[in-house]
Amino acid sequence: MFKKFNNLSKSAFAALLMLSLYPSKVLSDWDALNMREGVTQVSRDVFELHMLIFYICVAIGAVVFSVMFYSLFRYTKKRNPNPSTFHESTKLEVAWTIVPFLILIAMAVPASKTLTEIYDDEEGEINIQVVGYQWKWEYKYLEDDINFFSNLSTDQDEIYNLVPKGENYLLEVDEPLIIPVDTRVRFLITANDVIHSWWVPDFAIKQDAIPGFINTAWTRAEETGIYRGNCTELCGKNHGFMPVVVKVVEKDEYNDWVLTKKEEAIKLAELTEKEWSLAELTQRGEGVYQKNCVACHQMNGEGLPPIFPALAGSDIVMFDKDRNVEILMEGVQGAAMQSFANQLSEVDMAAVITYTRQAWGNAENGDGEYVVPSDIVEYKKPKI
Ligand code: HEC
Ligand SMILES: [Cu+2]
Repeated sequence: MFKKFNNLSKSAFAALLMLSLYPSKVLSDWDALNMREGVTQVSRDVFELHMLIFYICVAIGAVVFSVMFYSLFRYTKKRNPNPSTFHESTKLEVAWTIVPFLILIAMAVPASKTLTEIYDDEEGEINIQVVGYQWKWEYKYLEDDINFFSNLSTDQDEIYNLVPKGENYLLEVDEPLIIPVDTRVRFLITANDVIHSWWVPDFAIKQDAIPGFINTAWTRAEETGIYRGNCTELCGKNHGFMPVVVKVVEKDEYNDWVLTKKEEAIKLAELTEKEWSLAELTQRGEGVYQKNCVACHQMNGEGLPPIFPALAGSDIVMFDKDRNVEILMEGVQGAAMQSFANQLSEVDMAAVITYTRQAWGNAENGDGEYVVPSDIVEYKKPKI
């Protein structure tokens, strides 16, 4: 009996040993376990504050548990058959009130200092409005009049496990936010539909984006590079599919980028004037559709009824061009179908409507009418 037990305990010991070895391999990568230090003064201050409080907790834990285990060991019935029976000790009570109080003050001082630093909302050298949408981010550079949307760019096939997942799976966008290094940038964060939250761990920024409110955050990135984050407020079906990507570049590069963006705007205006063929529009529209519509209406146009209607075979998309344009321009009140009037250029708007009216047999089964950019320009003109 005894021998059997001994063997059992040996194998249990071996199993425990193996278990304890396994995590040690994981634990050797300490950095991956801890909070990241980030690339700004604020993020480092946050990190240091976190470490300071962590070590205070460790020290308190060590003291409390040593006293506890010592007492458990020292004052067993065997070692201490006659327990002392004192009640109340003023000295002790004063000590255990004052000591934690002092510890709390010691923690509150650096914590308040860091908080004031984080919430300093003085104007930046560059001011960017960040707007959360279901499910993408819009960035408006207030001084330079640049504005664009940043959409998830992960291939749908990766999402549906048809191909292996890439390195930055769900953390990549078609157009990142670009900011210059060593420059104070202030973010004015809000939302268009529901509450989102803009989070860039390397800048220690995590700020709620609330419709009708503007919250601020700021940063001064000290290293160029690409920094990735997420929306961190449950905001609906594609909450996990609206990453934040910030690219910090040298100042010269930033200025060049601003110029390019401005030129692009001029080129786009020219594109609106151009005579578009049906094939050109449809092809462009497919790209616009993939970026802006598949989340709800799906790649095959079947939607996810009953909430997200199918566009394939829709009466509006097949027979009612005017209503079709109106829905895209105005959105549908009270439904997830938002207005795309400010999100898509006239060209992209016409292209995506044309694409949906051509794809999935809609042209063959419907009236085959399509929309050109000048129709959208016309629609936007004030009506008398
Ligand atoms: C966030 C989800 C979402 C996105 C993104 C979205 N839609 Fe919709 N769409 C809806 C919902 C919901 C409706 C139904 C609205 C209603 O209640 O009538 C709808 C309705 C429509 C309709 C009317 C269809 C019908 O038969 O009633 C059209 C056309 C349409 N969407 C086109 C588009 C296009 C084109 C895009 C991309 C530019 C797009 N939608 C992006 C959610 C979305
Ligand atoms: Cu969100």
